[in-house]
Amino acid sequence: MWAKRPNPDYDLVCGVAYTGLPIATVISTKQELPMLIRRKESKGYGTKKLVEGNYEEGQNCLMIEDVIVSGSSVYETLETLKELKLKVDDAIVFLDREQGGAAAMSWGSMGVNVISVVTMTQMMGILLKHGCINQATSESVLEFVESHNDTSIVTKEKSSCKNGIDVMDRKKRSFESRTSVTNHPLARKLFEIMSSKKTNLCVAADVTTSAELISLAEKVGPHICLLKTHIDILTDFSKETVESLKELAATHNFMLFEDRKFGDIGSTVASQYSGGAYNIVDWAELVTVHGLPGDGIIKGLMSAINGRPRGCVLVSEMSSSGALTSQEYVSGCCKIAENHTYFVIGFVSQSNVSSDPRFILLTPGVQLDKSVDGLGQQYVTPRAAVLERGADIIIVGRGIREAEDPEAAAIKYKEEAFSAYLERIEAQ
Ligand code: 5IU
Repeated sequence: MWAKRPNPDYDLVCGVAYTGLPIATVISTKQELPMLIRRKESKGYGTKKLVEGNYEEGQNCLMIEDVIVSGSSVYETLETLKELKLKVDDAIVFLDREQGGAAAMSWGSMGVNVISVVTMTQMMGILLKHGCINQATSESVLEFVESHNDTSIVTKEKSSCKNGIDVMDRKKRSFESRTSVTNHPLARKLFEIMSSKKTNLCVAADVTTSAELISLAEKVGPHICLLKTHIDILTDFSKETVESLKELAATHNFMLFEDRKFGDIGSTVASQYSGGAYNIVDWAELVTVHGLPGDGIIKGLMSAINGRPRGCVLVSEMSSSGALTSQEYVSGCCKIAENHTYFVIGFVSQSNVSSDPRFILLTPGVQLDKSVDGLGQQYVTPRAAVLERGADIIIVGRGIREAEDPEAAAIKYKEEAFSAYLERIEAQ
């Protein structure tokens, strides 16, 4: 394991409790490197410290673990070490079970390079070669691993939550307080934007030219948390369009959200996401995804991310009349989200599909003076979306775009939706 380290020098090693500890101990004594021990729970007596050992801020620490599955033990250790202001870039594990943990740890806010001595696939190959297992066993193990992708890391707050649902209920909590419940860097960023700009408005920019898109983004930019695009509606898409959008997003502090509604098998969506005419992964921090194909779609999209912090919103319900999203379908989407919190940050929904405060609910079909559009769209008011349907964010298109003064309309929708949100959290 030591031979596999990516850097020649570390100041410290830290074993991940408990089974990483004996391995870290051997490395520590053999290499004469100081070692830290992170307890699972802080002692209720004595120093009450969570971490034992001598260290100084800024020292470079290598984490050691025997097996990685979801990555949650490595994540907990990482959180603690980072709080102590140690530099942690690498973790060495003996076996990577290839259930998503190692891949998930390597991007976003984690940014940890997980190096394994062997993967489960390699391990099966070795055991097979030496006649220790037969082909059928190898196949069933790999099939199990493949179908049990588990990256639902439990954050500190969630694991220490003692009062159950009361503490957890999404609708009762402020955006600010939910920042600490999620471990997704973009969910955190979105919560921060919503709290600081006091807006839970997303504008749907379904326009046909780049000039209209940029002009709309300029007008509504100061009042939104997200700009939702349908980039394939543009008749004159170019790299410059994207560059201008990115600039506006940085200036006005909003995020770009492509409503692509990916819906194919993993390998196809990976190509649709990265590459093609729009190279969506390059500029859209968030995208919409259908749960229909099952969680292979998430794996496919994640395979195209390449280290960038990216996330998605699952379409669990639609606003259009006669939508086929049954209760069973909604529960299936929730399961996918819970198993992939590294990528899924929430849902497009029409009802309170989840009380989990990590997930952000976005509701389209919002307009103040219309109830239908003649083509299936059904509208509710911003207040009803937030207070009755449980929306965190309202998505408004024509209500703002087609108003005489889109900026004034954006302000109006923003104020209605945000005051409904304040009412919701204060009423609890
Ligand atoms: N949109 C919906 N309903 C849905 C989903 C997405 O309206 O269930 I999922 C999109 C379509 C359009 C925007 O881009 O949200 C709503 O625009 P209007 O406010 O103009 O209806």
